[in-house]
Amino acid sequence: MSPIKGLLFDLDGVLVTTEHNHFIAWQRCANSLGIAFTENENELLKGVSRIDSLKKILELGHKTISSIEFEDLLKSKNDFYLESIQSLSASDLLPGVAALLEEAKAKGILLGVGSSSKNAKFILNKLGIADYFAVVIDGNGVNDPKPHPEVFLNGAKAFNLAPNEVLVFEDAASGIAAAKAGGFTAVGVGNPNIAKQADLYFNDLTEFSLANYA
Ligand code: B16
Ligand code: MG
Repeated sequence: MSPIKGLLFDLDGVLVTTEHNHFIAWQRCANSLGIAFTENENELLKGVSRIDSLKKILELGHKTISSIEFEDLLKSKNDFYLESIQSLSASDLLPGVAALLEEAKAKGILLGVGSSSKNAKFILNKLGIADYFAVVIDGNGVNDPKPHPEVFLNGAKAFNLAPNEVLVFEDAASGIAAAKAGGFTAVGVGNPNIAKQADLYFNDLTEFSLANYA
């Protein structure tokens, strides 16, 4: 592995606990359509864009709805999700995140976010960590969402680094696939379901030691 000069973090489920809020909001949405939705089905949605997530729920329930109903459900899911993260703060950062950001900053390692979420910048500001990141590529800035590698390739390009000089941290199968397709080392975090697909795996970021890579 080349010496690491940049770190790209997924947001929901890697930096912050919001993946659970997405789950609850999608469960409410699925149930309103009469579709059963548990943590198992939610695994298929992690890291997946809002539009593709609703398409997957409809596929699960073998349902077809009008485009107006589709747009209404997207809006009500996001309204409910945003309401549920109103009180989000630095205390919702996942274990090891704050220390790793500080250590990387002190070492001059470039930091970025590569998220499918259109709420990423709002959340980073709420968490008080926005200033750590030289680049934020989110769901507003890509044509092809994860598992396509565009989000991470755009991040590396903005760093002016090659993919093999950047580690990608992910909690979702779609994100691990995106990182690997882009030629990055895919570091799985906090989701045992992706441990085998990832190049490296840690239960949380307290287990990750930057000194081993940079
Ligand atoms: P939004 P990530 C993803 O964020 C979430 O994992 C996924 O559950 C969500 O559907 C997606 O963002 C879109 O989020 O509705 O806020 O635009 O994990 O890629 O940081
Ligand atoms: Mg995620």
